[in-house]
Amino acid sequence: DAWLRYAALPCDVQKAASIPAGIVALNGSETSPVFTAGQELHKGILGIHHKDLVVTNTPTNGSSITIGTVDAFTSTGGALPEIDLKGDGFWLSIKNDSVQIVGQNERGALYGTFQYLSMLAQGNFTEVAYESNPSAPIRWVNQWDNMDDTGTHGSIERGYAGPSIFFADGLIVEDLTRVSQYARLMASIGLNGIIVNNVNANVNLLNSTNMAGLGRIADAMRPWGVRMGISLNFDSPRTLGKLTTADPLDEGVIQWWGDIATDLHDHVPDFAGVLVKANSESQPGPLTYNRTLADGANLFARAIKPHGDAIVMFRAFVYDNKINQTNWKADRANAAVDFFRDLDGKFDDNVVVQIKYGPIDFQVREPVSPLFGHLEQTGSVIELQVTQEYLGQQCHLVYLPPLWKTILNFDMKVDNKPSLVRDIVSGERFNQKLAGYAAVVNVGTNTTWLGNHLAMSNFYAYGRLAWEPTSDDVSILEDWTRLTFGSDRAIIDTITKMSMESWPAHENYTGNLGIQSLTDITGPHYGPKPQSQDGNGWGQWTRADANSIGMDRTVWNGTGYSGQYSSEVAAMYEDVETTPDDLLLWFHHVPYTQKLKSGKTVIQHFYDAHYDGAAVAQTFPKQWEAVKGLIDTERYDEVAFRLEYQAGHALVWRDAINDFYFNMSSIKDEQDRVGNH
Ligand code: GCW
Repeated sequence: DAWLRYAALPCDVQKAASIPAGIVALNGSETSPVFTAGQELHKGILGIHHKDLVVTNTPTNGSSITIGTVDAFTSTGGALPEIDLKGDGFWLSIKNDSVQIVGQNERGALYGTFQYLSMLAQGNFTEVAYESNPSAPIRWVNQWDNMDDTGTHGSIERGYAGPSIFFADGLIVEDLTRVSQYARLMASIGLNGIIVNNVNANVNLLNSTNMAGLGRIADAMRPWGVRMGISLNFDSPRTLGKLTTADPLDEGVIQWWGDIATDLHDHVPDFAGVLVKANSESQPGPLTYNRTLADGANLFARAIKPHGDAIVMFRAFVYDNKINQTNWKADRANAAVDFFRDLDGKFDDNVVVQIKYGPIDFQVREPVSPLFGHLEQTGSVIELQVTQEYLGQQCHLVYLPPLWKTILNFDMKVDNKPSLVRDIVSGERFNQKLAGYAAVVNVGTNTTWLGNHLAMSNFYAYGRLAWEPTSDDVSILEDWTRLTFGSDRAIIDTITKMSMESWPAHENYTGNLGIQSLTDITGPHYGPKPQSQDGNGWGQWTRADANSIGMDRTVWNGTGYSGQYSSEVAAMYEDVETTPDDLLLWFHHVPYTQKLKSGKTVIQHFYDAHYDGAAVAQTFPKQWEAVKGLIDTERYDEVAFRLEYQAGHALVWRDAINDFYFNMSSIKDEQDRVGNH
């Protein structure tokens, strides 16, 4: 149940609350999110207040909670004030024994219901009357679940919580209970779409047995207002269809995808759309056939167009993973803008471009992807990662909203106008109808969903931020904590303090000053391995040698990357003096003895930061002890185990990285700790 436990409130709190006498869920059909909302409310109030309310679909004048769409509400005599609801938005009014939850659509009514339940579960009985609209229309999750071959059991790329809840043995699983529970969690935080299979897509998903299976997945999620889409493999016409080409302009290929789209629509009438990774990491794509990336995206856009409002999410993660480090100007970070800049305006209107938050790959610190500043006639979707691929893989506590908010609040200053990333991905800045959020979540069959109870705050916060990116990261965390572990102040304070310390600590003991996550980048992306960054074609280079370190991404002397930003931002990054310390080595190649704004040298900062970060992680097990006895032993012990592990692993990180740079630079630690242990 994650944060939807509906644990009973203490008796005195229950007594003080006035809960209406019944539930009226208008819009009756059993697959309707409004029907679901009625059932969920019944369940929640039973758990929280031990009250067994009757659910009907007939309006009453008596004390009740009424849930419905604007249309259903007003046509049955309900009156609303002047409100301006956008797609999926809701009106929530709580007054004495009368509660009204009115959605712009059925999904909105369900979201409003979850909002009301969240208040009840936190013992918040304030009277309110307000409207709430999502910041952006697209609020999706991406699962990287593989369609493995027969005999394997649903592996997940970069998944750290057991096998897939969707797939096993190359098929869609029979029992989809967990799938509908997942949709319930998504709905409770306002998420409205999902891509169920890995972007490194297996063509077998499109065979006839699996098409029917996809229909079943969509059926399981529909009552929760979650629409399903899939990742496509660009080469499918060749590999599955036995055509001789996958050229996006070939008539046979166009026909083939058209047939697939029809088939998909037959099984999933409210199909959400397709996610496409093409010409990335040596995979095929339109460039293979000398066509543009826009030709590739539009191929799918036209195939699905006749069947409703499905969309194409075309990933901007297009780059060559075999670049040559001996070329000082080679830079993987340049790739997205180089590939997409001239395509703005060439995509069909049902295409959006999905852009990872930084130009490389979900590192502990990256500058904002400059591509967000280049697509003015195309919707942008930001790709975040809840699954902690580079950030400790859920074995480490790293609360991510502070990182995400740093990105979302960044001002790209396009055309010298305020251009916050969050206003670009809401569609507002460039007037785009389609825009929004996608996060790689990768839940698995582990009963905790993500393998670690505390990692769930990231999933919860993702939905909350996609709905309202200006929400405060601490208050989101407090809501999550109360819903998950209860309202004791000691629990809230402990989890808040540890969580808010966790990203800075992780940055400090893994990779600071913008050097990136110094992990094993050619392997599992886990644990320290700074020597893996350089000397290969992946382009996550540090260019560290005996005297100096960092990527020169300036225009005047480096890869030119800083010139991909608007003039004001570019000028800031171009100059070593105005580049913030936390991105110094991302943008500049400097001697280890270079002074930072703090007055420390780069190398001494490295040493100190690794000690500081590890020291913070060392306090986590002790901090956690404050909640002993306040939560159940099972969850207490499971979290304690992970935190103990993190504290130890942080030391491994600290020493591995510090030793590595000490050996490389031969510069002694002023405090004489490095190399001596
Ligand atoms: O960096 C890579 C990850 C891959 C992932 C890829 C992507 C799904 O290591 O595991 O593939 O990014 O985002 O496409």
